[in-house]
Amino acid sequence: MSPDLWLLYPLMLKSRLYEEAIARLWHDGLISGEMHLGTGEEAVIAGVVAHLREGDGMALDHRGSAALLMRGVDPVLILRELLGHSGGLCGGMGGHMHLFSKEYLAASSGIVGAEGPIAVGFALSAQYLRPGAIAVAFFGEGAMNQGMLMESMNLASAWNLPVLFVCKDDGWAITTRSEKVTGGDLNERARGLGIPAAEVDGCDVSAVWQASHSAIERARSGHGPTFLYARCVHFEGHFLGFQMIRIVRDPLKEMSDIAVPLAQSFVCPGGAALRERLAGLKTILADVFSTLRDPRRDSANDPVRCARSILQSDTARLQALEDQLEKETNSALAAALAEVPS
Ligand SMILES: Cc1ncc(C[n+]2csc(CCOP(=O)(O)OP(=O)(O)O)c2C)c(N)n1
Repeated sequence: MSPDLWLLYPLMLKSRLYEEAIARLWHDGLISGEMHLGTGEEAVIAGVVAHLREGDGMALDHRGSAALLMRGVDPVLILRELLGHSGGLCGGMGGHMHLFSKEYLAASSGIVGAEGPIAVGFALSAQYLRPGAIAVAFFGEGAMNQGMLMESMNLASAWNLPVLFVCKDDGWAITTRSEKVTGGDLNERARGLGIPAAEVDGCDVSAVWQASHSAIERARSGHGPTFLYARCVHFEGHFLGFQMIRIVRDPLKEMSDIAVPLAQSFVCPGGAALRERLAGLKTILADVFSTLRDPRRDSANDPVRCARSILQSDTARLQALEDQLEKETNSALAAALAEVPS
């Protein structure tokens, strides 16, 4: 079987337009608290979710809206949930990090690594109650350093459970570079637990689709878990309004804003020794300068754009599809806002 980009691209674009609408709501102050989006990881999500069917479970991280949307959850219900509306997907009590859908057997959590036990629970129940059904866990590479995810992967291997563990590696856990806190190779770590590992380009939805097709078929036919590792970028950084992204987008402006407080903190009396201050300053400046070659500056890493460029030869079909998706997003937004008390 081969992937159909005319089915995968709409999933990704729908998610991108939807997240852009969420970002506008957040910037307008209609959504309170932090907002973690998955902008940039659409290919990883779409390439996997496209294989799911009734009875399959999904365990999601703090960037779960896109996967729910692609799975078929009502976009208006998700938006109302993010707006804190009692008519939202979880009665307005969950917010964007604790989204649940009973209908689609999907649960998200803001606890990093919690996708492991949730997916293994789904898979264990599938093994008894819904043979042939599988579970997927989506998580960032930071979660690979969380004990409960390792314990879950171990059990999935020992009990031969039908799980696909999907690691979306953007290289960062908030402001920590993952390479500074991660030992060894993550694929080898999975293999060490007896789980086969496959690595794919997280920008290439067809590659993700192909790799997850084999892994999911393997799980459905009783051959146990697989670890899928995909590198991707998060164009909005850790959350909306993330300062490092502001630096990536406009280094001169952001640097001029932080230069004075940084210089003041360096010369102010009291506090750490000069040597330590110098080391701190060097680290900050190195991180800031590294943003100049940050992969998030490069639109070649945008999975939606990559897929679109392949479909461009059929301009009329592409345009019709994009117009339709834009209309759907706008009407979901209007419906969600219509119900929000002012
Ligand atoms: C158990 C736990 N520890 C710490 C946190 C705080 N925290 C929230 S997101 C995050 C970074 C997660 O990085 P990663 O798993 O790579 O996912 P990403 O945000 O990059 O998608 C951390 C440490 C948390 N929510 N849960």
